[in-house]
Amino acid sequence: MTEDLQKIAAKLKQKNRILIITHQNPDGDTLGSGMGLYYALRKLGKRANVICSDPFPKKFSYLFQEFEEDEFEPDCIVTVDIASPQLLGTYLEHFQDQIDICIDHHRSNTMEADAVYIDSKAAATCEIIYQLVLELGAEISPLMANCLYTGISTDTGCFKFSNTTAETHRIAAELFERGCAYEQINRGLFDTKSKSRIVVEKEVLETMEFYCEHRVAMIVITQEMIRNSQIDTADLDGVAAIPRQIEGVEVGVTMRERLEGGYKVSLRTCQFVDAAAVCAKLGGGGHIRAAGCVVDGPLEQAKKALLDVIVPCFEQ
Ligand SMILES: [Mn+2]
Repeated sequence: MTEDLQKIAAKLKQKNRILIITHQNPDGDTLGSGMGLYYALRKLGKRANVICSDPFPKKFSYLFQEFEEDEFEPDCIVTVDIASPQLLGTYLEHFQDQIDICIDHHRSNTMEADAVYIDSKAAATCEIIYQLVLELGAEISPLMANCLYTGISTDTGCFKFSNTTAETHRIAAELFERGCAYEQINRGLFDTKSKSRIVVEKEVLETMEFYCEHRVAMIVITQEMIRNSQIDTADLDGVAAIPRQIEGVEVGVTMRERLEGGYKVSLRTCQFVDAAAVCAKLGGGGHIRAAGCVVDGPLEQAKKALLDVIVPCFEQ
């Protein structure tokens, strides 16, 4: 495994204009990975750029402190934390066949690239990027430590999810020693909510429904709620955690209405339902305790499609 990463590091060292692509609806892991790698490459004297088909969310602006956008014809294109081509968003058509290196931790990865490096044991792509940066021989600055720590902290729910490993903590400890601002980062990401977020949460709770003797809880976020509250959609991160927080709930379902129609579904499970397997039946994927898919509307039809695959999980 390390050997492959060495090859990727060797490949990157030979390149000079590296374009890093992060996934649509960017989260802390894709941005932390992208920016961590960006700063490492810049330290090695290379030109680099980080792009995303959606705007970079404000709450992650501290990752971009020393980012200088650069436009060039890339000699190497890297995707970070992108599990499937669809997550390239509007870049899909332009970049799909041009990816040189794919670095990810999703077991269900379906990307095509010259070099694909997947470590599904890594809690976050940032864990892999940490190893890669060491291979590249770039010194880890406090800003880089902040980037890598952000991805690890967000993808592990602040070191609480089952994907958290001893290695996760070892890497986090290394990042502590490089000066990462863990207190501010975690307070900003986990203990701070905007007013509009609270307004949306209040409305979302009104939509909650239970199925399978209260072992399945479902909430809906509509475009109307998003419009009325004027919430920055990145601010909706973590709403999907709400249904699973309820005592006795095994499957938490969050349905978010999409602008283009249909619903983006986030599934969170507690103990025995394989979220990735359920979502795979609807064309999606992800991890065993957290996965996603898209279902067509209208709402009642979307709910039915979901329940048709969820309910059988409770009938064995
Ligand atoms: Mn990730």
